[in-house]
Amino acid sequence: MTITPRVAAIHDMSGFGRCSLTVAIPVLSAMGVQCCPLPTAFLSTHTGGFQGFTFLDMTDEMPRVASHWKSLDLTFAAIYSGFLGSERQIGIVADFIRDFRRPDTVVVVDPVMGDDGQAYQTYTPAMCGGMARLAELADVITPNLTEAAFLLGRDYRALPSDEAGLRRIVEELSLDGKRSVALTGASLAPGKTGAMCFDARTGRTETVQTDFIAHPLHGTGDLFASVLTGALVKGASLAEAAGQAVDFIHACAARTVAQDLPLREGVDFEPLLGLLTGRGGCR
Ligand code: PXL
Repeated sequence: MTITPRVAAIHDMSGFGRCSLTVAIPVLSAMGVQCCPLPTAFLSTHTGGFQGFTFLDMTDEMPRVASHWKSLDLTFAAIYSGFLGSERQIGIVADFIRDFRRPDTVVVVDPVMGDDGQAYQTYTPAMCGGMARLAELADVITPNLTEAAFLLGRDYRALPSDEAGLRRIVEELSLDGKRSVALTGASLAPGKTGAMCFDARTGRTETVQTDFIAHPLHGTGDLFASVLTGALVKGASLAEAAGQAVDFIHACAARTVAQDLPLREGVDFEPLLGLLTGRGGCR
């Protein structure tokens, strides 16, 4: 019997705009990983670049789903959380992690809060503070530079951008080496971008880089954390998983930009999902 690894994915479902669950489900499926969605909210679109989006808060439903899953004795190779819909969800997700974590479970918290130095529209300062507490339960966190600044209580504009400075940020984010960190948007040279990874299992910091595509693309953080989670549950090291994620995003982003597609509709990744199935192989 070959057991397909199973991931509990705690994110919003945005009907249009390619982010969160509409990224995590296809990506994990393509990687041969079963995705079990625990939606935090249902939105008509994501909150960046669209006006008048609807927002259905799923907070009350989440503990009900968790208790039903518990009654079924479901187990997960990974618990992967992202965009949350309310401050109360911080405690609900923390309880979920405590209830479902087993010795071999990977807990990935993507501390989704903002980008370009700004919090997303629906995120309050209290939610950002709560996200930092939630992230303390993670084995791996995947912040972008904005989220790193929020987690560390620093001014985004004053963050260092040189390699030594980024290493210090990643080390600080690791909470004295207790959790792994994949910091996205880390650039070690002009025209390059990628992720700087501190692996708590080895104590090593490694950086993966690709060519920078100078367009504001939506959902790249969700693509990154989804590919990373899929690769981790399939046994990749943190740096290997980050490399696969960075390469996949680069391929998809290049395609999106080359085709002149509307950027707020997210990264046009569906035609390239074959790269993740193991047949195409990204890296
Ligand atoms: O990609 C992060 C994200 C997730 N979910 C929703 C968002 C965003 C970013 O804008 O609006 C609803």
